[in-house]
Amino acid sequence: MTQPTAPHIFAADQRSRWLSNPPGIWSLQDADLDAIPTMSILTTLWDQPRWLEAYHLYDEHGSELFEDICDLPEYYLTRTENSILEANAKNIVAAAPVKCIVELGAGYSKKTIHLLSEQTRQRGQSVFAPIDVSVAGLLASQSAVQKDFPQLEFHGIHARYEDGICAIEKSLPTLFVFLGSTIGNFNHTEFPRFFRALSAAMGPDDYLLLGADRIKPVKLLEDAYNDSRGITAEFILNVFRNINGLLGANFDLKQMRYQSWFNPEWQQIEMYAVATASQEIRFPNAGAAFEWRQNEKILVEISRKFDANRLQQQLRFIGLTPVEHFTDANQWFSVLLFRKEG
Ligand code: AVI
Repeated sequence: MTQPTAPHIFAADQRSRWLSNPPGIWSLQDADLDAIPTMSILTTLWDQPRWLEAYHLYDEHGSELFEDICDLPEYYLTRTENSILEANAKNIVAAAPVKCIVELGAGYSKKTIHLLSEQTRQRGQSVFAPIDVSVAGLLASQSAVQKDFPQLEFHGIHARYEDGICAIEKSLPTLFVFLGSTIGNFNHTEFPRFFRALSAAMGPDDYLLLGADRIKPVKLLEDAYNDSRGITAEFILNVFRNINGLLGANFDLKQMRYQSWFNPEWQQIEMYAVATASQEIRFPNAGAAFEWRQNEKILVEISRKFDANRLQQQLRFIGLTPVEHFTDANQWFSVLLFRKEG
């Protein structure tokens, strides 16, 4: 069977690099997505303090646990953002006149459904292209979208965000959608690097819709990341099961506990694994080991909380002009629309 040519959503000089397999899901020919996790895990675990990049949390079990978190009574983020999108999809789509929606980190595209349904109502035939490192997530999104929105042309992009956004054709008016306050999981180095890359990849008729969790009373924040059923703890510690599988390491989940708190100076929730006994952690595949001492913490994830006005000002410096600010009655969460400066 001959390979279909990559569609017009990809920049002309990029098209030959993308292969469709399975149908409708595009992967970079030369990307070695497997080599990167090993390098990332080893370098950050040897850092001081030891830490991990958040994307390692999302193996198959981690992704399921995250779906469970989204339904927890304490985890207000998902339902609050969903209610904002549901109430404002019409205005959002009207304010961003595009023919293509690119979603970063699609997952199951549940909240994006509100935007897609308005997009097809207001503009008819359009393109929807989620970017995700999980083929399973892209396939789930593909089947949901194709069933409910036959007017949408679906192109799942199996790639890291940086690779995916750089491949999109700049002259095609596009709305980039980045929901769930995933920007909160970027640290202070990753955050500006990501937005500079995104802004540089955007064309003059492009928009960005960004979901950001806001600063609020500490008790509400801390409860959202320390739920009574212990699902968040399971989600965070599951990363070590994933690392054991990827690198042949010997992390023992029975010799660690979960701890989290809000750091007021950095305005972020910090989620740690704490060793309950000293242990030697071995990485036989890499010929490396370290001593994880009793009570030593590994920072598994941060979740930054934002001041919406300050965030708008910050992104203005990167060439993204604020267009509209949508929020909920409690002002717990913000959905911000930006336009790329021409
Ligand atoms: C995906 N991300 C925005 C979640 C958050 O709220 O920072 C991840 C999460 N970690 C623990 N609970 C939820």
